[in-house]
Amino acid sequence: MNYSFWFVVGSQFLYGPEVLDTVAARAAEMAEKLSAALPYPLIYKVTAKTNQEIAQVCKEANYDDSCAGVITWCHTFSPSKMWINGLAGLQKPWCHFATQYNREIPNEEIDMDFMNLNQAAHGDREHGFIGARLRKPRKVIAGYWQDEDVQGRIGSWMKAAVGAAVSRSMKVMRFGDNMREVAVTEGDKVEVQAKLGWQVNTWAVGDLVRVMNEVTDGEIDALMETYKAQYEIATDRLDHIRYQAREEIAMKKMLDAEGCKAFSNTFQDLYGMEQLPGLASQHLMAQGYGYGGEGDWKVSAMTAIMKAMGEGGNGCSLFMEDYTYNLVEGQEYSLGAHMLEVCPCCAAAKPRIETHHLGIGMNEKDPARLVFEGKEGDAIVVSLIDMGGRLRLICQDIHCVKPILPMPNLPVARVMWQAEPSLTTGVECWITAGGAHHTVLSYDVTAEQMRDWANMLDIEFVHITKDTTVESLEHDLFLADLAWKLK
Ligand SMILES: [Mn+2]
Repeated sequence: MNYSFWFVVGSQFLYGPEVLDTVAARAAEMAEKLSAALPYPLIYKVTAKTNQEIAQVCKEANYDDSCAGVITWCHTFSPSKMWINGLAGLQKPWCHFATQYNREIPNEEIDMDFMNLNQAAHGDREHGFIGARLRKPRKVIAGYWQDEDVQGRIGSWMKAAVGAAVSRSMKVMRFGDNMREVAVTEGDKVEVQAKLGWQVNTWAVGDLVRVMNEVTDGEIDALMETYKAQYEIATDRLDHIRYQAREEIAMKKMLDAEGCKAFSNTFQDLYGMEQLPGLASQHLMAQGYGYGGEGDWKVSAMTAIMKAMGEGGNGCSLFMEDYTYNLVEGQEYSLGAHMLEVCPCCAAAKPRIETHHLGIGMNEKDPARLVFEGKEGDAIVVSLIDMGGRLRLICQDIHCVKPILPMPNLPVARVMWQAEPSLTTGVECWITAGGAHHTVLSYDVTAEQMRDWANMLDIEFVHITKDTTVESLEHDLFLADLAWKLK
């Protein structure tokens, strides 16, 4: 989908046709110049003067799948009762852009005509009131429209809005159920469809095995060439790699046939398969598909959504699992990995394809997987949990480092990080909030984008930062729990 955003400019008839023509011309010019600086096109739609015009453009935005959000701006004063019907029915993310055409107040030129034409400060407050009065989720961004940091903030919001659009069209293919007895990977699939738009359904592992058996040697040969080009083959068991290629091709066929952008499987249900998909899942994730291990469809969908929100539409966001701590004073780190399935988008160097024994699950043969170290950089980890009656999105700021140990006998990809505000307080906060062991780790999606995304979809958002204390978090969670029960 080629997403775009709509620019709707508020005004009224009071000022006469000349002013309205000027407003329209400037709005078109701003949309054009902003489009060149933003990650998605901003399309000027209308200088709105009536209730009917606003209601109409909001209806059109709702029905246009390519419209990922609406940005409004009040060049002049735009009485807000004419916005009520449109905004009340608007189903797309909304950003109130508080800017003005001119940067400076012109000392000599300014008179009452100038004031009537350029009164964004006046119009913004009327526009802001109706957003607050309608309790309408919206992002308010203030600043001069030609400033890079302002454009950066709009671009960041746009990516969150694209995340909301991707969420509302998300389909998840489940092979097998959740891992037996695990609580945090469970969730209400009806609730996520109602709130987030996700269609989460199951397909038989037997159907996957049937499609795997139909994969031809020619198809596998072609994918092996791709593997050889992208990865270092560090095993002589080529038949194990070919088996992963067979799995990848079959899963991709089924995902694409159903329009699914995310999938889950479980090592407890691989009936008819020789290997848990490792390399297969990793290479699918590298192509933008979401994945969650042990049947974790929530983290799978979140991975696909955050990949789509990231750089170039397939950013560096990956399925991750907290495994082990290094509790040495001054070297407090978390070690994250997974049984096999870490996306190579975060690899610091060329990944190696290795085969190793996997002791748990229904593996007849040692599964091939990509082994590598994750890159350094600031990042976030994100976990979506079902609180019963509502969803909570937990986000923590982290700093990924080059792993401080080579760990030569660890047969999987690994990422090492420092959590905010510290390892132990960070863990206390994460556990207090109920965050899962499975997360999406992202190097390019920001906490602000995840907060915007949660606001757009009307779910709870919890952010653990360098300033978070356990006391303040407990207090916030207590109040939020009461508030969300009243909503
Ligand atoms: Mn896991």
